Amino acid sequence: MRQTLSYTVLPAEICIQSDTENYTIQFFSATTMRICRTADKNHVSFAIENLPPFHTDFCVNPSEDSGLQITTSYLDVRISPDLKIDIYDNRGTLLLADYRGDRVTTQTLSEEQMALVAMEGHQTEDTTAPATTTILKKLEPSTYFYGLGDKTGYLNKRGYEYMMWNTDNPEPQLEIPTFKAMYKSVPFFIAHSASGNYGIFFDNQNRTYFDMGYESNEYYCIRAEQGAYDYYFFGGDTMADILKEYTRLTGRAPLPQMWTLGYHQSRWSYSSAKEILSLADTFRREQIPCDCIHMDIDYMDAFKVFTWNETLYGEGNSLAGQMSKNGFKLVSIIDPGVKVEPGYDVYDTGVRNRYFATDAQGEIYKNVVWPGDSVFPAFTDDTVRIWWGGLQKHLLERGIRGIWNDMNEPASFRGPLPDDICFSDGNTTWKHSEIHNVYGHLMSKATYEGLKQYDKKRPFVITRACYSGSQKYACVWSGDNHSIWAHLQMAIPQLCNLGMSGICFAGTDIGGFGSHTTKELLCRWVEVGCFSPLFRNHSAKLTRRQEPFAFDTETINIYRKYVNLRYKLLPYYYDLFWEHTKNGLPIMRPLALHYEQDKNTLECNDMFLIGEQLLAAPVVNQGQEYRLVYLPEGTWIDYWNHREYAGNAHYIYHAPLDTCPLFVKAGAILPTYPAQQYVGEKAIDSIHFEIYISSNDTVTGHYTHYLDNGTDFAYEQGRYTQYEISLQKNRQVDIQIVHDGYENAYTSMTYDIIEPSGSAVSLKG
Ligand code: MIG
Repeated sequence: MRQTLSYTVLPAEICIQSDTENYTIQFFSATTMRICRTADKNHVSFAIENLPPFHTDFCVNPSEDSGLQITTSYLDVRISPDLKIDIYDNRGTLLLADYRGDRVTTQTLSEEQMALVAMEGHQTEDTTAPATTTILKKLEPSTYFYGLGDKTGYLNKRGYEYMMWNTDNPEPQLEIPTFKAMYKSVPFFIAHSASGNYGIFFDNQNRTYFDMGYESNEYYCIRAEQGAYDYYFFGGDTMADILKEYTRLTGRAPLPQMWTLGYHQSRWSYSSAKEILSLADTFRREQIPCDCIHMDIDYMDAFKVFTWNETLYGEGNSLAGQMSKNGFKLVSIIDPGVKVEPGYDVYDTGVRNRYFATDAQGEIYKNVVWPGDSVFPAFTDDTVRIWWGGLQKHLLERGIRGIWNDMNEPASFRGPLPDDICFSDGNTTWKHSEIHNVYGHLMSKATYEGLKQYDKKRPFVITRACYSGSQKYACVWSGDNHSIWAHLQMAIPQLCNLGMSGICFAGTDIGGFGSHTTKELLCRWVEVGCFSPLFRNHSAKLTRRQEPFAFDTETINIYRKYVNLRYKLLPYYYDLFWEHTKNGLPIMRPLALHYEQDKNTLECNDMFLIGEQLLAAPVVNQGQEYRLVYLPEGTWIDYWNHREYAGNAHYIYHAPLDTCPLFVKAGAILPTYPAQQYVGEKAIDSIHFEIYISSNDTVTGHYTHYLDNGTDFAYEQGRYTQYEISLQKNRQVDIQIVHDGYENAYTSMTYDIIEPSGSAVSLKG
C-alpha cells in the first residue's frame, strides 16, 4: 500500500507524521539541519548548551512520489513516503542517501560456538546487540571519514567500527578491532567524497556504535542502545565550513593563557618539593625552556582529593612561591573518586548533602580507586558542580595554576560501575549507563567554572575523558600511550582527528607514558610534540626516566632545539587559538583539511599542518633517516635551509636525528618571539615577522596577528590589538592596526623577507 506523508510546517520546524513515528526537522543555517524523533526533541543535550537561533528560510513542497521536498539556499532534502531521507546540494549533487536495504550483521555464531572461540581468549563481542536507534546511510565508494575523537588507527576512519564508551585501558592501544573505545566519546564525523562533504553529529551520549563500513561496503551504520534519535547534518563546500558549523553548535575552545602553550614537564610522580625544585633548576641550567611542572597523585595526602601532603610538598604555597621565582607554574591532578573516610571534610560534606552517586536502593555507591574505597560525585547536578568548583580554591591557595582531571571515564578498580548506579540532577535521576560518557565532560565543566570564578584567569583544565562540547572547558591528552614507535605514529592521526572533532587543544604524552622510552624515540617524539597544541612530556612510575636530560648531550641539544622552536612560534600558536574562537578550525590539521581535492592528502598519516602556513613531516620510524615527503600545491620553503620546493610533488628528504622536516608555504607571514626560558621572562614590546617569498616573487600573502595580555578576560571588553599584515607582489609589506585596544601593544615591529636559496629536485625531476 502506498503511504503518503503528512506534515505540518511551523515557522521554525517541519513535523512529519508517518504511521509509526513522528519526526521533526529544524534548520540552524542553510547548511545545518537537525533530524530528530519528535518525542526526543526536548531531550537534554550535554554537548549543546545554547542552541543557535533557528534559520527559517526554507521551503516545503509535496514531491511527485507523494513525499516531501524541503529546500534551503544550500540544501535540497527529499523525504520519501517510507521516510527515507536523501540530501542533495543546490546543484543537484547527492550528498547523503538513506540506505534502502537491511543491515547484514557479521556475527552469526551460535552461543556455543562463541564460547569455544572465547576459550582461547579471542574477542567475541556481539555487535548485533539490540539497539533502539539504527541509522543506515549509503556508503559511496569514494568516501573518507574524519573525526570521531581520538580513536585508534588511521586518519581515515573508513572500514572500522568504533564504540563510544569512555574507557580506561592502559594496554597498548593498537589493534583497532580490540580497541573500539578510548577515553573520549565524540559522536561527530566529517565525510568527504568526490561528490562533496558533509558532517554528522549524533547527539546521543549513551553507548553508541559507529560502524564506518566495517560490516558492509554498501552502508555505514550508527547505533545507540538507548537515548534520543537526534542527529545533525552539516553541509558545506569545504570541511572547514562543516567544522565551523559543528563548533558553532557545540562550542569552541576559549582563548588559553599564553603560558599554557609553553612546554610542560610531568611524570607520575615527582615525589617531593625538593625533587620538583631541583628539576626546575635543571631546566634552567640546561637552558631548555619550560613553563610548568605537573604534580601527579602523590602530592595528596593518602590520595584524598583537595588535600596536600605538607611533609613532602611543603606548607601553604611555599612550593609554588619558590617555583614562581624561577618562572615556573604548577598544575596538579584531581581524580573524581573521593575517599570514604568519616572526618575528611570533602567526604563528609558530600555525604551530608547527598552529592554522591547511589545504587538503585539509594545507598551511596562505593568502588575502589587510588584512595581505596571511594565514592563518586554526581556531576550531573548543578549544586554538586558548584560545590566541586569551589573546592578548587584549596589548590588555588597553594598557588596551583591549572587542574588536570584524570580517571573521569570514570575509571574504577573493582569492576566497572554497574549500569543502574544513579546520578541525580535535582530533577532527573540518570543511570550510569546514560551519563557515563559525559561524566568527564561534567567534571571538567565544574572545574572550569570553579577556576573561572575564583581565579579570574582563563582556566587551564586538562581532561582525559570527554564528550562533544568539552572543548569549551578543557584541553585533553590522549591518555596512557606507550613508549613505542606505533604510538608516536598514532599520535598524528589522533591529534588531527581530535581537531577534526572540534577539540583543538590536545596533546599526547611525549616520550610515551607506559613502557620504556629510548633516546631515539624521545628525540623523534619531541619533534612531533613541539607542534602539538598541548606540549607535555609525561611518563609512568617505574618506566625509564624521560626528562630531556635523561640521556645524553645530543638528546639535550635536540630537545632544546625543538622547545626553542616552539617558544619562537608562540605568537603563531596564540594566533591560531584566536582564529579557532572565530572559525572552529584546529591548530594541528590534517593536510586533507586544506587540500581535500588532492587525493595524496586524504590518507596522509605521517605529516600535518600547523595552521595553513607550516607543514611538518616528522620521522616516526625507528632507525629512519630518509623519508618521503609529499607537498601539496603551491610553493614551499624549507624552514631549515630555505630551499624552494614546488608543490604537488614527492621528495626524498634526509632527516637525521636532529631534523624534523618543516616547510613554510611561500607567502607565509610568521610572527616570532625572541627566545625565552618561560612565557613572561621577557617583556615582549616588539614582534618580528618572517616573511617567506617564492623565487619568482609572485606570491602574495596576508596574515592577521592578535595580541592581548594573555591571561584574563579583559579582551572580551575589547582590550586587544589586531594587526593585518600583507605582502604584495613587489615585496611591499604593509602592516595595519585594525583594532587598538591593548594597553601594552608593541612599540616596534620588524620583519625579514626570506628569499629561497636554490630549489629542490622532486622525485620525478
Ligand atoms: O591508573 O595518576 O592517564 O597520566 O599519570 C593510573 C597516575 C592513573 C592515569 C593517567 C596518567 C597518570 C596516572 N593515572
